[in-house]
Amino acid sequence: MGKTMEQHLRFAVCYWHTFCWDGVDPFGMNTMDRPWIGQSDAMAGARLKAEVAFEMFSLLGVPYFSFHDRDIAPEGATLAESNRNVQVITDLFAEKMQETGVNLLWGTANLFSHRRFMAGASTNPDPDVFAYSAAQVKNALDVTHKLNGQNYVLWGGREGYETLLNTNMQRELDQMGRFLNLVVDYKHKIGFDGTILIEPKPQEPTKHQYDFDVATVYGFLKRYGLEDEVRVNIEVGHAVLSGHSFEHEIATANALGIFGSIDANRNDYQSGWDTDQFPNNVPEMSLALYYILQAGGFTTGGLNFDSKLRRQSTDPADLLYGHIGGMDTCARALLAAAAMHESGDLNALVSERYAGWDSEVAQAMLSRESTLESIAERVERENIDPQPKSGRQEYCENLVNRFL
Ligand code: GLO
Ligand code: NI
Ligand code: NI
Ligand code: NI
Repeated sequence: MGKTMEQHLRFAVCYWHTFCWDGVDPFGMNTMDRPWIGQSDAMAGARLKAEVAFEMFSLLGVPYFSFHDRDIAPEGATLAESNRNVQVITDLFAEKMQETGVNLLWGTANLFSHRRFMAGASTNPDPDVFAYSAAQVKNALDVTHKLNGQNYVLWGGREGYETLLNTNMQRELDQMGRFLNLVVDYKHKIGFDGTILIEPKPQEPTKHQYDFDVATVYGFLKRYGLEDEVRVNIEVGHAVLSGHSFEHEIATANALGIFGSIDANRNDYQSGWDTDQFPNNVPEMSLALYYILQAGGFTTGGLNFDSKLRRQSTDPADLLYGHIGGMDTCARALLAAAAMHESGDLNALVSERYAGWDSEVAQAMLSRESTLESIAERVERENIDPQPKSGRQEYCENLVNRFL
């Protein structure tokens, strides 16, 4: 493939699960000591957190990191003050990035934690929330651009509904479409050449999220004229929650031309919510990387560990073990995926299966000159009578096991 393993595996450590989460869940309090959480001087806490974060990036040797605006700096009394806090910490990031060589895979805005977003951000019935969200994203895009981020992500945290009965869906989708157009216009205006990525998720925290899965996002992008501007960031756990496999979501994005990046994690198949475990399923990741390789690998995207510790893993060293285990899983998966890709065995089977389409008459059916009548006429004239041809399904499924 002409690329080294490091060039393929563009790992990123996420700020939120790694440094901001201390074990709280809907039923329990914090279980982990994080000395920068709850400091009376919140900005001092944010600086300490940044020191520890960059030390950890270096220990792990990862090339990238990712963050939300509110992960890195405390919210102020006004948006202007919040923006100044973000500015101070991102200035510190710029120095640290210079020192360590760690780069930004993507930035994003947290438009879901504060109670002002309880009924959504861009889809909110209150236009002031739409405006506030736009202003917050403007600032997050500015700092992502300044830090030379490779991408900018929008995960529709609460862009969805709790009940249809109080929801005007068409209005909310139009608001979301307009919002995304504003973001794309601004990206071009400031000359940010990273990729804008939407991260699909079917549910949680809302009952139904509008960016349900890759196919739904594609329909949305088409509807609002953005299919050439925006791509997707696909998360393992979100794919599973939407009833798909991870590789299905990647293959769908490839087929529609909108594949961008992945949130690499793990969700057990029986859980009904997003568990964000570290990647530990080699076959699942291998199939995903196989389809990524088949489509030419990552361009601006990478493998972001949107992964958190189990809340019983209270030792800070567990954070290192989690990431190292995740990297090992992805490295083993890449070896399997590359072997599958390079052997060409599956591609050969696929070519063989569609070989009938190589002929000129077959191709003509796909051209505009063909009509239902012309095709029907030929079927009659040539007395076409299709006979079953084996898809060799079991053979393929067994073949894959040679690599996994
Ligand atoms: C939640 C999402 C979330 C996003 C993050 C970045 O389920 O996975 O963690 O990845 O907000 O957009
Ligand atoms: Ni998630
Ligand atoms: Ni997640
Ligand atoms: Ni995610």
